[in-house]
Amino acid sequence: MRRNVLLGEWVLTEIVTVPTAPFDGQAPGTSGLRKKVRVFQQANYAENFIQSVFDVVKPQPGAALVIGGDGRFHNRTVIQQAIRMAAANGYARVLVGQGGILSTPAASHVIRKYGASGGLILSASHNPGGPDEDFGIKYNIANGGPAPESVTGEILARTREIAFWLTIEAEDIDLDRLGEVTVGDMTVEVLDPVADYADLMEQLFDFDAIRKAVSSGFTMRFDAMSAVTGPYAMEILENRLGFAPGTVVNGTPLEDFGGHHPDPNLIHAKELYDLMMGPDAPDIGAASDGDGDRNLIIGRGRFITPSDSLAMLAANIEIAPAYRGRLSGIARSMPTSAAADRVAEALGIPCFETPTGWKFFGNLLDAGKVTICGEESAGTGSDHVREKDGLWAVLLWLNILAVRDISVDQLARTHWARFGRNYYARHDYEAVDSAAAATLMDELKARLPTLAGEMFGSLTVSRADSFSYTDPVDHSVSENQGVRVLFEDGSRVVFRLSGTGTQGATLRVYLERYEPATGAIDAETGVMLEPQIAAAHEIAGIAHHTGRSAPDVVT
Ligand code: G16
Repeated sequence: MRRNVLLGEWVLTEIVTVPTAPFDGQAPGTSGLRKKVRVFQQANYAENFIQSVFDVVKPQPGAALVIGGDGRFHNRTVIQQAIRMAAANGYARVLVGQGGILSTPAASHVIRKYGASGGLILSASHNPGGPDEDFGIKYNIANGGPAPESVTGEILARTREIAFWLTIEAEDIDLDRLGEVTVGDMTVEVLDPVADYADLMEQLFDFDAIRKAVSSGFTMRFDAMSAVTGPYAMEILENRLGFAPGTVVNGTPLEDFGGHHPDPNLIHAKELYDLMMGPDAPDIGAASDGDGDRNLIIGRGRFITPSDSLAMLAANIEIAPAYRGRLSGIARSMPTSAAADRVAEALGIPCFETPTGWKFFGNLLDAGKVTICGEESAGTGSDHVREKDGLWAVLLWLNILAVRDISVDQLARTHWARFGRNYYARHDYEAVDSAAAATLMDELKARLPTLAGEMFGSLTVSRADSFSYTDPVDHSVSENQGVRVLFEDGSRVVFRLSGTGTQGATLRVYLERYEPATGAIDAETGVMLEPQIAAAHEIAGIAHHTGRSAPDVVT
């Protein structure tokens, strides 16, 4: 037990040591520890994980910690506990978003702007919220990005041997009141979660051009999905850019996201999709997810896949003031389509292929090797923060459309007419029995050495492997990052198990086929990918292992 002296008043702040025992399965997944709320509500569960983080990162004297979350059920409870634990573990300062709110990209920005040593982001992203749904905790490092595998590995090891956690006796703070309070020896600042982020967006993009387009009749709908982006979108789109009141729908963050999945895809944002395909569609429809890092872009009558969005944004990014003349490179995750590679090639800049997970972009961004990154999982972002950023992507689209005076559909067609089109889809088989999913992947990996040369329908396998990545900056190696099967015609299928689910396993099957600019660039994606879909079923025995003949979600 340690005793601290509260400066000036000579009051002793007692550090309380709480005995505990390890929990199984506290491995951070693709993006932090995600479990059912009920799991997190067990005594010591969240505390063990947070203490393990603090034990690994060892806050130095004067260190500041950012804390915020997406407002889901259990957010406030964990925040209050994390504040007391931060005080006991030697942090000098905590910055916490008002109401416990900070979108993931805003948290990344706050960490960078205020020179914090890191941050705890409380979110299970696009997963549903509420007492019977999901919760999550992620640690981000001083660059604002998710902790790399070297750090998450140490955290996991620590969770397996933890014997006690540290806290202090202190009341909950008023999370809703802006300003500074003291907790033990530590200062806690409750800050406006939106202002810093909105100011940053205003520095990056040509708000005048967008405002001009809006006043000339450009319209949009932004669906915040009752999740964290509501207040950000209201401030930026309606207040600062002048979009009509009502442009932002579902704009109030709810603890259970109104009972919906805050996942901006064609299934969970179906209302938006239907609007955009109908006669009353505005010029652009967009949505973001639970914690504000994912994005969905739909033009009037035209859905843009995240992979295409990355390519189209990269090709036009220099229109935005902050990016003029400084596109150094592009990075995409391996399962993301190669549409961005074609842009990089045309522009004479490098394109990096990383494993799934934003953390793999951190080193490339820090080293200045890339300016824009993106993933098929609806994430796009740049070197302005170290997380993917839903509203950023929407604003870049708006900036480009406003300056080029072009519709989403026209922009897409012009892009494909220049670069050709990568037809792309992801098929998800959700809540599959974990053992069955593991067997599927094991059998698939066992077949890899002999797959080349085999024919599946009209497709012949040219190469098959398990993706492994060597980070070009720190040379760390990450193996087993998904199975790739490449066909002789240049098309491919990729198999991976999700690292973000909380129920059983989710099998993701990624399908891609390239059509040159001279080919059929305006065909139905499902039809174009039929041979790859059939091959994927045959190669992996999907129906045999999962008992499903069709995916639950197609994006
Ligand atoms: C997280 C990561 C993303 C990654 C995604 C993949 O997203 O931040 O970088 O692409 O997981 O998810 P899965 O492993 O399920 O395919 P998020 O938005 O859930 O934090």
